[in-house]
Amino acid sequence: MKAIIFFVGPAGTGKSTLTGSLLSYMEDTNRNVAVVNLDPGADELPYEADLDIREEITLEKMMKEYGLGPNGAQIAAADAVALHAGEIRKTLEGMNPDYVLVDTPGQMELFAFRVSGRVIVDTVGGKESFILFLADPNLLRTPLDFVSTLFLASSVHFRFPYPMLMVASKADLLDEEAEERVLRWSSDPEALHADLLGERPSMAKELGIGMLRTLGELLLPGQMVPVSSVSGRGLDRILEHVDQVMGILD
Ligand SMILES: Nc1nc2c(ncn2[C@@H]2O[C@H](COP(=O)(O)OP(=O)(O)O)[C@@H](O)[C@H]2O)c(=O)[nH]1
Ligand SMILES: [Mg+2]
Repeated sequence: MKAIIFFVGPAGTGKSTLTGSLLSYMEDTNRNVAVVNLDPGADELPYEADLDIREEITLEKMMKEYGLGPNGAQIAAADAVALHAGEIRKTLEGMNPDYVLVDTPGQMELFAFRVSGRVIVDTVGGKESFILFLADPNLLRTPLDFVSTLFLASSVHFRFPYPMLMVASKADLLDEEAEERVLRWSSDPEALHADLLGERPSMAKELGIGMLRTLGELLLPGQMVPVSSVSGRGLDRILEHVDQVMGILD
């Protein structure tokens, strides 16, 4: 296995959809790829998983077995996934694909901000782990929102200290001007800083300036890649990036 790509991002940013569209793209370009669903709460998935955690863990089972409500079941189920991490890794090693796509729980905090998430990435992905961070397009439109997205991405990076790429998800929803700003801000911290200074005075602005200073070179520069599962745009660039960073040569 050469790259194990974890799709991470806030609820509804398109993780499952992108897992499916990247899978189709990789199959069409003859890559050896396997796909894993680690979301026990997924209802329907837009791809056929080679390994699906729902065969072991479901929210209904958690609710019944432990007398939990829907929220408690989500948390317990997300943690229970970690108990299967070693087994998942072994099964993947048996299949030995070049790439593995790993779809993660809808609610990002159940994965990125719990101890179990870290155990899962370390065990299932190990040193082949790669984090694909999906940014919500609606939180990329203003300098303040953009900084908050960078902050979120950097806290995910802090939780999962592996190579990471930020993508602007659902880029088909961004008009040309908004996309141009995303590209500029993500590749030029000075430009983002200047636009932030132009915002009207507020506590958020002061915090944003401080955050940007703190983030420094942590994530920037490094252009965010606009991606759309609707148009298929950017899928090639994700793979180019993964291949380059993970040292995969064909
Ligand atoms: N316009 C647009 N909608 C998308 C795209 N990707 C996903 N969606 C929609 O966003 C919603 C949430 O997607 P989903 O993959 O379930 O998000 P997840 O919770 O992160 O797994 C669904 O209604 C998708 O159809 C995209 O590239 N463009
Ligand atoms: Mg999902």
